Amino acid sequence: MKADVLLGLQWGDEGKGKIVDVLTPKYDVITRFQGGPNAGHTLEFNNIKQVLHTIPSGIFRENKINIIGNGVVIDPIVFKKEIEALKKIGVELSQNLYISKKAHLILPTHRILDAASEQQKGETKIGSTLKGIGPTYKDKIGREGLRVGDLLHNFGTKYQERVENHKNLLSEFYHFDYKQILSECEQDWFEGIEVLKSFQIVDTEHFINDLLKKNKSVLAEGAQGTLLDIDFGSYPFVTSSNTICAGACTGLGLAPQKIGKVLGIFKAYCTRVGMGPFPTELHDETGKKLRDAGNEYGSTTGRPRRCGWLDLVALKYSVMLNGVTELIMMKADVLDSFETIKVCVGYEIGGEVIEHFPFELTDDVKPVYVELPGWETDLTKIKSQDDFPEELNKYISFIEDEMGIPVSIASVGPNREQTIFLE
Ligand code: 2SA
Ligand code: MG
Repeated sequence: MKADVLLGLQWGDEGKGKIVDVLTPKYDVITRFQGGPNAGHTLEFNNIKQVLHTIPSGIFRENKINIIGNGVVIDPIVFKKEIEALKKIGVELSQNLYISKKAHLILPTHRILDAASEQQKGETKIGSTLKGIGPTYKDKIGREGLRVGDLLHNFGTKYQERVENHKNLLSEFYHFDYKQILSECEQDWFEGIEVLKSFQIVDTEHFINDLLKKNKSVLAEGAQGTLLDIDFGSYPFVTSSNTICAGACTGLGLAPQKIGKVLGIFKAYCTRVGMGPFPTELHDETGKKLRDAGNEYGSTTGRPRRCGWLDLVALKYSVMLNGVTELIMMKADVLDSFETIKVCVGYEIGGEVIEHFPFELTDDVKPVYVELPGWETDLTKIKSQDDFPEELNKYISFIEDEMGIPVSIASVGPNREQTIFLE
């Protein structure tokens, strides 16, 4: 068997959580391979809204194996909260959640360092989620990180060494007053460690490859989106992990030939949280209308998301980087009340139109749009593609033609039932 990968093609928040939840009945194993609690995967069913940050979105289905891979960074405080919230709604996890020994730990001081770094940057800040993601991956790449497996041997000394180093950095380089915040959260963190240790901490690279050998089907669930990839996103306004399909190989220990389908998920328009370029961003009433209709507020931080039209130049780049085999279009219903819908098909830079994603997206980049007729129909009650308005079919065909791959699912609302599989 091969592992299928589902990932975001834009700046995150494409609706990955919902689709993983819809697709999980088909899979035996669901796994996260990068990112950490900066992710917020929202699932809605039985009138319950649940946001997951670290735990794979497969946990709401029984008898699924969930794996947190080596590429993920884990904050024990967030992890503990998540486990508690799940317990409250009756989801017990101890038997079906496996955590990689090689996943790195977000220490309390990593979070503080994230805040200190953003504060020092001032106007040039990244707009990070302040979850400690950058500093944790920095320590990982700098070969100084602490891993989940370290919890099993002499952890106290390793922890103290690292934290001393962070404290020096905070006081001497950032001039940041960390003492109170640290004393407030350190105990919580150690309690979280105990919760983490009660789960199955294993060499997930062996585990997952063995599962594939045993013909188990695996779905790898991406977090954030391709345009936030550390290598290919709009650097430095990116996250600190490889969000693209290759990240599933390094973040799980899967060889490239073990990758099967690549499901690329995008919203029928675009959103971005945090700073950084966004060519099709709308600063006007239309942007506000998209934000209101789509309830575009960050599920981790509650921040309002920047909104704009669908950008096919960026989408094509994402399709290429990931080797997407099929597309999944989300939130089509948000466009229900638009008379016409714009789609960006090129960038104009200094009078010249380009159709490839450039090295840098500066303010000089002007989107070139085509305008398509809106459907002006309530899609949320539609149950099959047969009932799609003609304009929606045209919108989908236009995207398929431009991308050269099919759209296999269109989502028309937040619930499991509002998911239309296309012919
Ligand atoms: P970080 O915290 O170091 O990864 O931030 C770096 C940039 O990556 C962006 N980023 C995200 N963008 C969209 N959604 C994300 N997850 C949450 C969600 C966001 C939230 O799913 O709703 O609740 O605000 C996410 N995580 C990171 C971030 O905005 C920075 O631009
Ligand atoms: Mg999200």
